Amino acid sequence: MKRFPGKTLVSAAALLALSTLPSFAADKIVLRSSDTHAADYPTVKAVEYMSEVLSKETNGRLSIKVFPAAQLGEEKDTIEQTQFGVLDMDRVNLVPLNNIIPLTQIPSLPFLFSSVDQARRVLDGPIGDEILDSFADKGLIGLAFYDSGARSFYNTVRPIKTLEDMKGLKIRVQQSDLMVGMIKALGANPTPMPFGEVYGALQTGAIDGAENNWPSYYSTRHFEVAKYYSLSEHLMTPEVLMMSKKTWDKMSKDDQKLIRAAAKKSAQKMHELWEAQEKVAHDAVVKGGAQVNTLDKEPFIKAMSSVYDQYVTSPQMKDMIARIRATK
Ligand code: GTR
Repeated sequence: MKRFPGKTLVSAAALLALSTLPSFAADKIVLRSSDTHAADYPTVKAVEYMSEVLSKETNGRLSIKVFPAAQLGEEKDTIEQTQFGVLDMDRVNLVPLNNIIPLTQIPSLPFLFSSVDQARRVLDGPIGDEILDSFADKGLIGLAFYDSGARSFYNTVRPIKTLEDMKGLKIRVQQSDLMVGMIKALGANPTPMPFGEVYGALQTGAIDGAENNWPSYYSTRHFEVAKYYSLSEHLMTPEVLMMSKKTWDKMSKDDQKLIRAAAKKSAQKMHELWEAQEKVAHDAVVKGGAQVNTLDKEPFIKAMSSVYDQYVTSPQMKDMIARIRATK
């Protein structure tokens, strides 16, 4: 599994596909969807599974074509393309939506969920739906959350065992103010940067480290340059699959229903794909020389609690956090 490091170029073929492929030909609808990950990453496979489901249910009338490996751009750009209706669908992490859709900040808060299972229960239930419903104001239709496990810190300098070890490290974060605040709260220096630029930045020393889950640490080959992986598990932010409201509004009510149902089915499929890939990735990075350590999370939880005061501003957000904490 490889996602080629370095800045991603939008391929000419992909651009041509965007400019010439009408998504609504006479009676066949091929929805174009973007993903930053390589073709064999679970998120890509889950959307392809959704396409199979749709295609089967409509005798080939409705399907999805996924453009993987950031062919159509990095997440911040593809989100905009989806809002404008240039892209029909997009699979991104929730964090790059933080600055646009306030409620997406909630599942992006450090140490909010007590376990991956609790996160799934919250996101697959009414709280998850409330967050997805809030996308519509911004020209997007939230369809389903996908697993993303837990994110931990990795770097080129030293194992992170205590808060002191974070001091002064330059850490890449996804493009979100909340992530910048989170790293500052730990006494480190945040550098927001697109995913595809991280490998090069680790290599040149422009950054010392980043944070991600096992499958991304592996698929990007970041483990080859940043070998200290420290199990902070500070974030359990999910992935999300969404559609352009412009595309959505052109579809019949029946097709909208089919799409929602197929998206939920793909989220179930993703559970399976994810668990298998987490194991594969863990074993591969350890074999590849990554040095993994556990740490006492308490001081990190305490230090990061200040971001709640800073970013949880509305009564709706406060209430949602209370409901999540009450979910077993
Ligand atoms: C991955 C996620 C990607 C992207 C990436 C990042 O875990 O699946 O969508 O957001 O993290 O750190 O940019």
